[in-house]
Amino acid sequence: MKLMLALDVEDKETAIRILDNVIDYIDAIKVGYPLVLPYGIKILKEIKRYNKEIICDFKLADIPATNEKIAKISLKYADGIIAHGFVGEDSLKAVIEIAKNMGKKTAVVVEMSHPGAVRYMQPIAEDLALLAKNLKADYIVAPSTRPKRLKKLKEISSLPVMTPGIITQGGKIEEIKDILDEKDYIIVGRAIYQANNPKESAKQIKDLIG
Ligand code: NUP
Repeated sequence: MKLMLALDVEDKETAIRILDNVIDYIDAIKVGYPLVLPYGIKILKEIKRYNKEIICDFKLADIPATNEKIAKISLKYADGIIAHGFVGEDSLKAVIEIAKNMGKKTAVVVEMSHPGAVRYMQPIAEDLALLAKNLKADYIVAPSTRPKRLKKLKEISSLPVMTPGIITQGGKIEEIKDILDEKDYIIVGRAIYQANNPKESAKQIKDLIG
């Protein structure tokens, strides 16, 4: 499996310093609102020079017309985008179509990793995994904090996964290792960028999954 860094830092200098340190051990970089809101989407131009896949984690959850606009702007600079599935087939389809037209990827959030997702998202997650499959999305996002759910959702969707929740949220690499393969990504943020030694932390994680 591959290692995706969740670069949820709020200033550019920190982002660059972390990337300079960990770049040899990561396969992809996930950026979200913490970094993009202060600087704008064009910050991705600076991250592009690291030559890693860049995924925008904007969790699109709007009507089709708005989802499409946000996806189009983001995918000018990124390789893939994360969209919510719960908003419905039409909203998700809008993102997947624009991504495919641009030669980019869509990852669909089906069940989130935090405790609050159990009540509202879990009951519809299997349905969303099937929707992602039927709409020919590229990935699902499913929780490493619940390995049994991760396994089930991966099976239902027949898609590769991007799975967050490792270490800081309680997910354990040894518990999900057998579920995942070389097409899947584990997403790790704080356990790397907040570590005393981000480089060493990224290396250790890479060794564990490698
Ligand atoms: O279900 C999800 N859980 C989750 O943590 C879907 C996500 N996209 N994320 C994101 O993954 C979250 O916003 C953060 O960017 C990353 C996990 O970070 P950390 O818990 O490893 O610091």
